[in-house]
Order: sequence, then C-alpha cells, then structure tokens
Amino acid sequence: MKPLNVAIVGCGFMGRTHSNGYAQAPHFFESEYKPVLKAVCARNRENAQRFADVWGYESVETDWRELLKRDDIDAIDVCTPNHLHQEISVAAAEAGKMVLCEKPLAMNQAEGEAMCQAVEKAGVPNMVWYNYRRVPAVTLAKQLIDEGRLGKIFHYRANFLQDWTISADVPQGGAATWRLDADSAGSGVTGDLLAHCIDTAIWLNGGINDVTAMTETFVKERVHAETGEKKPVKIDDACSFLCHFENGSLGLFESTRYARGHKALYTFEINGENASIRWDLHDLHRLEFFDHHDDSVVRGWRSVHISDGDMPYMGNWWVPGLNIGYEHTFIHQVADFLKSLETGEPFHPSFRDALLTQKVCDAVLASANERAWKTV
Ligand code: SOE
Repeated sequence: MKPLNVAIVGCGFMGRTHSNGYAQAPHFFESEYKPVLKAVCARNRENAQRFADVWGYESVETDWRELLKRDDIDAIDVCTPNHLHQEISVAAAEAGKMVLCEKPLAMNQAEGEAMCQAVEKAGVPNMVWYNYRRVPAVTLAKQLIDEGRLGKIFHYRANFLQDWTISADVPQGGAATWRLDADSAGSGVTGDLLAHCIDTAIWLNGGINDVTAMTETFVKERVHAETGEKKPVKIDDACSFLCHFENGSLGLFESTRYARGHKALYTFEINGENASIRWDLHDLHRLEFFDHHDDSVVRGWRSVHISDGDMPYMGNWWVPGLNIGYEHTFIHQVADFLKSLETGEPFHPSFRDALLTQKVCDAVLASANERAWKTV
C-alpha cells in the first residue's frame, strides 16, 4: 500500500470526524493508498499532544507553516475556523501539498476564487468536506434523480434547524463559540448550515440562478469569550431564502439556530412530475419516496431503509438491516478521495464545486442586506 501522509490543522469536533475517517476508511474500503496520520497542528501544544495521543498522530506542531516545510507530509487537512482557510490552503497548495478543506470553502467568494486558483495552478488534488453528499440515502437520491425517476423537477425545499444559541449568555469568539464571531466565521447560519443545504441542492438539482433572502440576528450583543467585552453580534442567527434553479424549479431554504427542540434537523424534499423524495438527517438511513406511477390502490409514500448491499456504500458495511450513521459520511469521503488518487479522476466536491456554494451564500447575504433579488 502507498502511504498518504496527512497533517491536520485544528483539533476540534471536525478534526475528530476527519481523523476517524482516515483511521476507518482502510478497514472497510480497498485502496492502493493508506492514510498515515503524520502530524496534528494546534496553537496549544498540550491540546495537540492530547489529540495526537488519542488518534495516533506521529508528531505535533504549533505553527502550520512548519508542516509545509516537511517532506514527509503529502496532504494538509484544514480544520480551522473559516478565517484561516484561505491562507493555509493557498500556502499548502503553493508548497505542493494536497488540500482537504473543511466547509465552507472560505469567508467569501473572493477568497474562494483565490483558493481555487492556487490549487489549480499547483495541480494538487483538493476537496471540501461537504460530508452529507455521502450519506447513502442522499447518494441514492442523486442516483434516482439522475436516472430520471422524478421527471421534471418543480420544487426543492431544505431546512437546517438548530437551537444552541438561543440563550443570550452564549458568548461569541473563542474555541467553542467562534461560529458566532463574524471575524472568525464570516457569516452565521448561512455559511455554516445553509452551505450544506446549498451544496447538496446544487449537486442534486443543478445550479442556482438568483436568490431573495432575509436574515435576522435575534441577540444583538454578546460577550466575547476571549476579551470579556460585550460586542455587537454581526453574524446571521437565522436565514431564509427563495431561489430559481437553472432547471426552472423553485427553491425554498430555511436555517436557524433558534428552532427550540431541533438540534441538527437537516431535511430536504424534492417534488418532480413523476415522483418525490424526502430525507431527514435525524433518520438518515431512510429515504422517503413517492412514485405517482404506482398502482393507485397502493400508492403512497414509502420509507426505504437504506441498508442492503446494493445501496450506495452499504456493501462495504454490515449485513442488510443494520444501520450506519453520521461518522460514516467522513469515512466515505476519505475512501472516495483515495479512489480518486488511484484513478486520477477529479474528486467532488472540489474547491471549484464548493466555490459555487460560496457564490450562492454571498448572494444570499447581499440580498438580505439590500432587500433585493440578487443574481448568483
Ligand atoms: C454546527 O453546529 C455544525 O456542527 C456544523 O458546523 C456542521 O457542519 C454540521 O454538520 C452540524 O452542525
């Protein structure tokens, strides 16, 4: 097996999901390549060392620039807050490293464009961790749509609902709450949650032409965790938008961190001329399917349990009837990335694919600010 020497920058929640992906992929998916966990980088050496001990990283760095000088590292995994994605990814590409970047690609379209140019100029493999494409039920939805089973698509509807920032005592900034600080995150739910919905939507239903959006920031001031100072909150707590897809269908998207009772309710529904599809992250191994061609006396929504060996990815897991979960989406992403290295086929979503989502996010925020339709 050829080693793929990986260094990860950042060791929070996402660092764990990716590390588990590297560790598990070779156990379940055959490949010429095997990820080797070479280094973890974090500003705090103790945190990095603890992470290295848990996940089996061979070494620790506290400055990501040191990783780029090392010949024993092939790929840089950027798991930092969003404001560091561009600088690290561009420098990594210029150093000839493959770049695997956490979503969203960047703080905005201009940064994203610079990142695409850097990886393309360097000719290095690249990918963005929009992991929900690789939930087997979502991959199956893509197959059903591509086979034409839905026919002409009229509607695409998606939600991503959470409730973890309702309390005004949640601070902004710092390790656990940087997503509330515009300087680190760029935006709120738009770049964090809607970005997932938009990536899946573009993948399943094609490009988005234009958008009209509204955002709200319900808690106007929060204490900054690092300075203790109370500062205005500049991220969007909630965002909804309407759009036109290039295929003529209409889109309706909603995301919030203020939907009491919902922790991570990502759902989508697609209505076509012949059939409809519905999916829900809380029940991620099921795909709901309605086929208008069914015999009318038994016609209705079916709930298909995605566990048989002929369903996407499932032949590599347990026996029919047994579920897999959230962490497997990252394992699938690693397995597919290794396959792309083997075959030389480009991996999707690439930086360029993720830039499309970034453009929609920018248009959504501009539309909400200006209270006007915006072309993407
Ligand atoms: C936010 O709470 C978050 O962790 C996102 O950042 C992830 O991308 C999403 O998959 C789950 O929710």
